[in-house]
Amino acid sequence: MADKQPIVEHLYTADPSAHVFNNRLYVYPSHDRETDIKDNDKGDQYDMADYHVFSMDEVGGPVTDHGVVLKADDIPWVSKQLWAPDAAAKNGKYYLYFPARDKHDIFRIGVAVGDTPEGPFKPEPEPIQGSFSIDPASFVDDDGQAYLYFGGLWGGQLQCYANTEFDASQLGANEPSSGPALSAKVAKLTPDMLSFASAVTDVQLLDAETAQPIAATDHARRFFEAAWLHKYNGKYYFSYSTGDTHFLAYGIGDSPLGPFTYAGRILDPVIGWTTHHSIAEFKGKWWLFYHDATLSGGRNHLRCVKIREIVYDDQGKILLKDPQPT
Ligand code: FUB
Repeated sequence: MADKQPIVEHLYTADPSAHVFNNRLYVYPSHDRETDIKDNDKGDQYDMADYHVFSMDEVGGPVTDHGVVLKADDIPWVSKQLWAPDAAAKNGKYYLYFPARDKHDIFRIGVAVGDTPEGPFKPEPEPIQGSFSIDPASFVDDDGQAYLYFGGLWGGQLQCYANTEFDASQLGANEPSSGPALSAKVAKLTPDMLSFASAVTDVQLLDAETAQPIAATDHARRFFEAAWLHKYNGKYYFSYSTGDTHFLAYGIGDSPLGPFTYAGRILDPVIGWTTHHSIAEFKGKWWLFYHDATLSGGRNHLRCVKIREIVYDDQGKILLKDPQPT
């Protein structure tokens, strides 16, 4: 089985968040760029400075690059590193959620507002109050309530929030080596989509047999980064990257707030250290949007977005339609 082609090759793209707006498929990725910064666990080499939006009428059809829709220089609170974004639609407006380091080098999550899915997006002057870490993913449920999921370990700084107070001593650290794994976070969004409407809570991920939280040492299954939430057949699917073991994995639950019971892997490791994805239904089929580093010959911070079809078995488990090349 031949590997998939990148959706675009004129830019390096990563961390694709896909949504269908007005019957068109939109992809909101990170925009990777060349840098001399050496790879480190803080992720300094992922030094992105702006976002592009892409759209298409058909998977596999021509892709439109809508150009730069937001840049770091235009966001008052940002110092650097525009990492994995996501978008949402509500109230006839479009919202781009993005993580970046603030002027104190701490990751926060911002929001920018646009009149169309292809932007441009005007940033709010401050990050979302109460936000922290990276990789925001929005989900608007059928009742109109919107949620924001977020968090990422190591360079994503989630380990600094293991207790309720921010712990700066953990900035260069990795994660706990015993006890339950650190969880992704979730908060409800206010009706105007600009603030948290609830306390930030843990996204609990449970083992199917014991109903206990996945352990911190269980690196093949524990949450690392790249949260995504989608709904299929009345169930909520929370999917994520396992980071240093390089899987895309997921759990299934009955509420957008969890808990989610671990259900398996979606994708095996790709070329490149990071793996990050989204899942969306478009024209009656379900699609996995992901990245690898094939376009740059394997350079971890220069990635390319690809798309694969997924299907569900009769238990609601996710399967790749075509086998993943090894
Ligand atoms: O693109 C920068 C970071 O790499 C993302 O925020 C992570 O999810 C990983 O893909």
